[in-house]
Amino acid sequence: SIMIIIASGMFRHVLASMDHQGKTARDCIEKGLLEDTRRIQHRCFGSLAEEGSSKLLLQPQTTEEVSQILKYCNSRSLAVVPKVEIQVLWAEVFLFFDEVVINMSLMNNVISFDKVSGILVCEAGCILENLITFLDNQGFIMPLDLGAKGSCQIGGNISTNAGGLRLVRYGSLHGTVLGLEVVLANGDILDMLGTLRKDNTGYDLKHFVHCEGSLGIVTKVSILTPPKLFSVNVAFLACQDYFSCQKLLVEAKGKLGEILSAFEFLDSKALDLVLNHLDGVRNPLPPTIHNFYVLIETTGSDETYDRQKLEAFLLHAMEGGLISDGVLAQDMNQASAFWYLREGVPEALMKAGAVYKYDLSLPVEKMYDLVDEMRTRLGDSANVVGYGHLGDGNLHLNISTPQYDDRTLAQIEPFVYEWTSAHRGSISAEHGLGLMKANKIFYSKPTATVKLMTSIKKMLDPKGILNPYKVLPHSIDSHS
Ligand code: 2HG
Ligand code: ZN
Repeated sequence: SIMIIIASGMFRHVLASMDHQGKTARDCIEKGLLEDTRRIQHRCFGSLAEEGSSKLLLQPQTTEEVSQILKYCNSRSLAVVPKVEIQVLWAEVFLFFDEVVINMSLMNNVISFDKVSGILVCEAGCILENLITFLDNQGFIMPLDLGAKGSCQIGGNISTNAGGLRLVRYGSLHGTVLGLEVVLANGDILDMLGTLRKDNTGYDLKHFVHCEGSLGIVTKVSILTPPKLFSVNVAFLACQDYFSCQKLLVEAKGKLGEILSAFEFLDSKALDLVLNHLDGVRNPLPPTIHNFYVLIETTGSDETYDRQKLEAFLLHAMEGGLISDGVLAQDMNQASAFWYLREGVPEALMKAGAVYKYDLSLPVEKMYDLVDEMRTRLGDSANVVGYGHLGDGNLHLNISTPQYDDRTLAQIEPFVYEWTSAHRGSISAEHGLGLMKANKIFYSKPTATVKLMTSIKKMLDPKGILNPYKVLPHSIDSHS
């Protein structure tokens, strides 16, 4: 069993310092518990580096086992990475040296579901899509949905506070998560798995949501789920300029009100990438050059009323010149095809070559200025693409080039961070800081705040075994 492997003492101290010492792949090989961790070329600390390559993957089946693993690892200063399947592009899944990998996929049970309150209690390794299917049978939905739902686990969604496509309607996971069970670095189990909407007893210890596994490992979660409403409409619209997209958002919030469930945007460069690199996609609009595209989804309980409401809104927007063209999906297949044009952007970018990725929160009215400025900076040397969750003020600025090079990077950074900071934005809206952006935290958080975070980390994980080198900066000295 898992515990025998640990007790066999094949590990030694694997917590290494930041100077790349100790970057040796240890061969802790034991049949059945191993999985080749992919070696991925990725950028770290501004240059190309290779991912660490631990060969040990532990798959606990119970909270008690997670607790025993952490107790053991903590006592021997063994670094652990809770590796859950989330989108491969995101920084926090990377190993740095040869950390022990804890994979939660065997903890994948639904524990309870209350049909009256809509509160679901489940284990952290449940795949998001399986939860969506489970709830569908009960007449409910998950309050979050994202492109990687087929492989990501709810524990990973929670530790990154994943935003996704419906945040504009259902709010952040931080809000819909009602309770957690967490195992701390020393193996202590915190039972905070409440199922109450309201509970003001003591402090709200929800910092485990989006701690990226650096403060504890989430083993169970209770989450508030909304009822499934059957009337869903999706429109794919074209706008001539960014100002129209913004105005359209304001109008949509006011006129569609409670039925608005997504407001996403992509620029024409993003759409071109999807059309050129993904199979089976086509532009539902006539091939006129539009500069921006907006996907609006409504979800409500009355088909006739919702449709009329949406059509009236679209007509009004068309007459007012906010949209220059648009189509309304006639069935679910068409609706998913429209969604794929937006959700397919990251995949198309991966196929196009190297990509520098930024996930920023910015004031909506300023958001696209950054894309324009970046285009001016980089000229023809790169394809600068802007898309994302306009309804949430979240821009995905992605810069595509044939291959990575330090000159391009130097043109992008620190400019992108300084710009974001000057506009009081966030340098990580929904993906987390991970490894690559840990040192950039000061662009979005004052030193005093980072110091408090560091104290919390020290208190909960004094040896620093949990997902090391991520989230928090190497040092706060230069900023104090
Ligand atoms: C999305 O909204 C995801 O499509 C991924 O958050 C964004 O890969 C990205 O930059
Ligand atoms: Zn996103």
